[in-house]
Amino acid sequence: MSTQTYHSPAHPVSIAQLEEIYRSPFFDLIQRSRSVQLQNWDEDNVQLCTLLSVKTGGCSEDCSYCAQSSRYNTGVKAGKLMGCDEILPLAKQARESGTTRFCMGAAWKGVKSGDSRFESMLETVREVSKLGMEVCVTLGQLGDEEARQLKEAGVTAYNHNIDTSPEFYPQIVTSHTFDDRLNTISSVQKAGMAVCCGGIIGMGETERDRLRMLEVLCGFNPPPESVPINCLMSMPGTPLEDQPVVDVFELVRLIATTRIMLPKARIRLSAGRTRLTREGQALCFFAGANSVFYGDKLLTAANPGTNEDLDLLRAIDLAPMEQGLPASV
Ligand code: SAM
Ligand code: DTB
Ligand code: SF4
Repeated sequence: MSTQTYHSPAHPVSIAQLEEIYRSPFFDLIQRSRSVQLQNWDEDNVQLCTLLSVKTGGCSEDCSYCAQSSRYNTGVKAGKLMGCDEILPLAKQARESGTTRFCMGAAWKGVKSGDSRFESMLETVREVSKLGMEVCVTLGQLGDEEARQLKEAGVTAYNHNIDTSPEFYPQIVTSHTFDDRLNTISSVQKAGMAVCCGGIIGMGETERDRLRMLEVLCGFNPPPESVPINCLMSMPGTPLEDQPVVDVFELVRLIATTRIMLPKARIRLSAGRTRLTREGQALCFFAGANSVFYGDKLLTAANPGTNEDLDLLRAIDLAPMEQGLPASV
């Protein structure tokens, strides 16, 4: 693992402990995670988050799962950074649709203070943050100063995933390191923004890699506020285009283990829902997932339609989280 020392584990766990939980009999596991869920959260509450790709494609990085990397021929065209005037109406629309978190994502390596694109993002954040939703951005690598400025502009949470285990990471990305990811997360924590950090399963990693990823997340101090669990959307043209679909029971086991180990984190059932059945998703909610991305599109990949999602929540008596910022934000 990383040699960094900034995170004295808040909640140290061993792989052996995680394996024991993850491998426990399926119904015991989800019953246990359900009871942790009920002790910590309203039983029927699901947060809807809206994603907007504010700068799509043409990314310098070589993340092998990503359709937006310029290294692969994926058919995703490189776009320019959207301005505040374009983004603000979409943020307002998102709020009208009932979402409580607006997440803006950019396809580039990272941001630097003083750069005109970063200044433009700060202006956007200042405006969007007046709308009364949680404001999340995912802008890649940053340092202490950039994090401070984002926090000051009104960002409530920064999404930066570790994506997999430290050991498997170099097989997935070579243009930056796992430690680069941890350094960014450290800056976000120092600035006082909530950390949204999770990963992807289905990239060819082992069960141990998935649990090592969780072990690292459990070591964050403070623990992550939210944990997105993405199932790989295998994107044509990327090195991972032929990866098979994730087994739903493996996904549910990982969600349940995450719920048990990080009881207060919002677990976001993220990419890959178009490849899950309604019953599969219901099982994920039972096991501890309590948030989804809401809207027909993720960044470039498909997501279930909004009506489909509302129907599903209604059918299983779950309710979208109500608008109005929680006191903690
Ligand atoms: N460029 C920034 C970064 O890499 O942090 C922000 C955007 S990036 C697309 C955000 C996250 O989306 C990645 O860390 C990864 O977890 C997820 N992601 C990207 N492509 C995906 C795919 N094809 N399937 C599942 N998750 C994906
Ligand atoms: C996260 O963990 N998943 C979202 C969000 N954070 C930015 C992104 C999913 C991207 C799926 C692939 C695509 O749309 O290209
Ligand atoms: Fe770029 Fe982010 Fe995609 Fe990696 S995951 S290629 S950094 S947009």
